[in-house]
Order: sequence, then C-alpha cells, then structure tokens
Amino acid sequence: MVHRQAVVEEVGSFPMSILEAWKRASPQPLWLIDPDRLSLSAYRTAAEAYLSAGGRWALVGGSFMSHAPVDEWCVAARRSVPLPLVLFPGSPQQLTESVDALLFLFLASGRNPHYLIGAHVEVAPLLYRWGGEVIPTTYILVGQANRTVHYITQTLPIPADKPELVQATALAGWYLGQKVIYIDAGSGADVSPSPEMVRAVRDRLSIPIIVGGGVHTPDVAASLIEAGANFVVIGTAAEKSQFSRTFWEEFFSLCQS
Ligand code: 1GP
Repeated sequence: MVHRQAVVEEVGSFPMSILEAWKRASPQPLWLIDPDRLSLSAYRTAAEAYLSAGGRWALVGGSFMSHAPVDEWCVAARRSVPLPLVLFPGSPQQLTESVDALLFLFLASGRNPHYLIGAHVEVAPLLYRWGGEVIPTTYILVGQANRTVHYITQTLPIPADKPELVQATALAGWYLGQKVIYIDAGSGADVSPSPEMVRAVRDRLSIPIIVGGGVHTPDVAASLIEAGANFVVIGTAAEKSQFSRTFWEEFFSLCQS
C-alpha cells in the first residue's frame, strides 16, 4: 500500500499541509469542539459564525466523552460545513478518519508511559492505514491538578509558577522532533496558562505554540498572543456564549490587532 501524503490546503500551485498553514497563519483564536456538548443540529450555525469571524480550523475532541461517537459526529460535521477539523484525541477510541489532521500528543508534563508511548503504539498502524496528516505535538499540562484531564491521564501538571519547567519540557519535545507545542491548563480551568510560560517557550523555539484552558476573555487571549502564542484555544467560553458571531468577532479583532 502506498502511504498517502496529506494535502489539505493549496496556496498557488503548492499543496500545503495544516502544519505548514499553521506556520504561516497570523496568530488567532482556535475553536475546540467537544462533540459531547455540541449537537450536530447546532453545529452548522456555530461553525458558520466562527468561519465568518475569521476561523480557519477547529480542534475536535476531549479528555473524556460519554455521549457522542466522535467518528459519526465528524462524518456528519464535515458534510455540513467546510471547516477543516483537527482531532485533539483524549484516547485511541476517539480516532476517526473523518478529520483533516490529528494532533499526535506526547504528554510531556506527565510520567505516565501510556501517554508517552503506549497509546501511540496502539494507534500507529491505524494512522498508517489512514495516511492523513499527523502532527507530532508536545502536550504540556500546567496549573492546578483539578481538571478532568489530570484524572483521566493520572498525571500532574507543571505548577503555574514554574515557566522554566514549561520551557525545559517544550525544549525536550522539540529535541525529540516534535513540531508543535500545546500548553494547556485543562478545559474549564479558572486560570489560563500564563503569558510568562508562553514567553519562556517562545524565547527558545520558533515552532507553533498552541495555548488553551481557561481562556475566558479576548483580553486574556490577546495577552497570550502578545507573549508568543500562535493559537489560543477557546472551548468552554464559546459554549457559554452560545457560539455567537459577536463572541468570535471580539476574539478575532483583539487577537489580530
Ligand atoms: C482544553 O485547551 C482546551 O484542552 C480548552 O479549554 O474549555 O477552558 O477553553 P477551555
């Protein structure tokens, strides 16, 4: 079998992967969809509001899902709106071929072998057969150890006052060949990752930095972008806004000013 090269976007006559597009994109908010919390009937309106405000990609996934089968959800979502979806998988059970790319998460802040190599070996043959774009991502949990992701992964986050540890962890991921850094305070966190953490990583690395968890306002998102983030992930706050177009317009205008 020939392993397909993922091609999801074209600029001129040059095909471009999502990772390449991310490297060139201006810093911006990035919507995280939890299929457990967004019905397919509500998805179309929500996605159109995001696209019209300037959204170009969305993450899909979550550390724990009990209702929506991710595969069915993504198949139907892609038929409904042409918004590229990037899987942010909480477990191998969330794998689906109906996405445009997948974050291959290396949970570098933790010391649980399952999230450092175990799950990766389980899914590698499936990814090979799929042949889509796999984005090696150093995933760093920070802040207070009170989120679902800590319980599910049985790992401790890096304390909020240790940007130098976040920096060292990101560097380790980069030396291991990973292409993106994701600093996450966990969905619904009271406090987002700090600009100091982002700055510490940006001081050392030029690869895309995604930051999320507890970003509730455009001001916080703008401060993270100012510190060097390429993407600020917004999940819970978008849900609370009922995915309104004004909500996204405010985020995009402050993040891109
Ligand atoms: C969690 O970074 C994401 O993994 C988004 O978090 O739901 O708090 O926006 P929120």
